[in-house]
Amino acid sequence: MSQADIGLIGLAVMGQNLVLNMADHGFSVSVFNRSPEKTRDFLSGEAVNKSIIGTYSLAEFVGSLKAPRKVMLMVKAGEVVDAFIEQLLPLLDKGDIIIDGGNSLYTDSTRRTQELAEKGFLFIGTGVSGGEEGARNGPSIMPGGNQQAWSAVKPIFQAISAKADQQPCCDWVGDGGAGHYVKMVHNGIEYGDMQLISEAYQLMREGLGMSAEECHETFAQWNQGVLDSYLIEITADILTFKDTDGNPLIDKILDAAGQKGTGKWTGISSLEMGVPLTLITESVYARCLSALKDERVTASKIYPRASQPSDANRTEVLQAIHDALYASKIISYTQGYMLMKEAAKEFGWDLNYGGIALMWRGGCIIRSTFLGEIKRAYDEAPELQNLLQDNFFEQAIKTSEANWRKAIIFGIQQSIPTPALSSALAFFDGYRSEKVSANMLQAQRDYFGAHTYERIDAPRGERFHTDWIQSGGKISSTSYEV
Ligand code: NBP
Repeated sequence: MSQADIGLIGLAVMGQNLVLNMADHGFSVSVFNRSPEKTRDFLSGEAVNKSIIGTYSLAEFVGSLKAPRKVMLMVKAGEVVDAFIEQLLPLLDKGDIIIDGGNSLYTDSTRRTQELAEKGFLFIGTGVSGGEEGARNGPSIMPGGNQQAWSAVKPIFQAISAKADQQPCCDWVGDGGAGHYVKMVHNGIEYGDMQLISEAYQLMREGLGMSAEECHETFAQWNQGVLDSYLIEITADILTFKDTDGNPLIDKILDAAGQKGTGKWTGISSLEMGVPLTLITESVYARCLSALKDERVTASKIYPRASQPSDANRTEVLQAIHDALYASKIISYTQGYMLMKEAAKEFGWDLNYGGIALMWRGGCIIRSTFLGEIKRAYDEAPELQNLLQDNFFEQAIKTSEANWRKAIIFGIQQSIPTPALSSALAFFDGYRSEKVSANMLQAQRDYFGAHTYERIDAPRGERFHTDWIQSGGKISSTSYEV
């Protein structure tokens, strides 16, 4: 008998918790997993006495769903998603909805939306953020794809999502891969926030010689102010967590970071779009550099660095680190929004920038009070060219600027790398400069490749070529544009 409101395939950590969340909100859910023992364990464990139906074949699964059927995939991104879609299609009816809630590449979601629409099926590619805890108690959900499917899915998604200011952290993002694009940028921002906090931690720990407990107290205090966020909160928790021997666990964890690829995708997209997403991209590189553990150990013996903590005034340096973190975070979100604006232009999406900030305000890993200000800025001025032009962020940057420089100088003096903090400042100094050094670049390009240049005393678009060494001709390149 067809009875379930929605079906979910993929009973790993995200899938199981989303199913429990849906059931708690009054929806009946059918479940299927490749390995049947996971389904059995789930049904005899946490799913007991809930409106959750276990199925052991895709035909049984599809047969258990109310029409129009809503099938959500929470499986490993990539080929597995395509394989499930292929197996499902012969079992579904036209008008049925397939939802991919995994971390899929946005171009795959664009392709799937189109391919399924051509066959008469509706597709939603949605970002789901918040990890295990978010999935269970209220994630941030960023759906895009075929908008015709939204009204059928909306009541379920908005019921189970996190709430911020009494509003669901879930709304329609846009066509095709828009939902997964916004989720990708979210993950990129997450990389940036995590790297910034880690740099602040190293400045405290090694630069100022603070203990883990002292760092814990500082982050806990910072979490009461403008930096109030989930990631600062868990950093404070991590720093006070003790290993079985009573020492801080953080000191036992190897300094080689992993990554699953969404930060890298964000960096690649920024290069494709020509958007200077420097902080997030540096954060990805910082993880790559951290992974070279053995090589770094060798290099540290060739180039030993002075490892004495500074005797600088701790209160002043801590305030500088705080302000540098805050200003850099503003730059990171500014760059993330610049990227989304460019993508919206490129793909014809009508993105609601304030709405995106609201979706990220609760449930997800980058949730923070700070996002409330971004929402306000875009609600007040939906056409805002750049976040740095909003009065609140202008004042925040101006108040932090001197300390931002001070913190980076402190890191340089102590030989502590601050790629995210420093690249944010370099971006800011470039962005606010009426004149940058690109006149020299253009001269060099014209010198060796006759690529031409524009002049400050001629209209934009008029191009000039100089025979710099009196040996070339008047001919200039027409094809080599960088
Ligand atoms: P995983 O990403 O670990 O995926 C596990 C699921 O994929 C299981 O149901 C597994 O079935 C199935 N699967 C795999 Br792996 N290979 C398969 C194959 N060849 N054929 C059929 N099924 C296959 O689970 P997750 O961590 O819950 O994440 C689910 C999705 O959500 C992923 O796309 C992930 O990137 C995304 N996501 C994860 C998080 C997080 O915090 N973990 C947060 C946000 C988004 P099996 O049980 O038979 O092996």
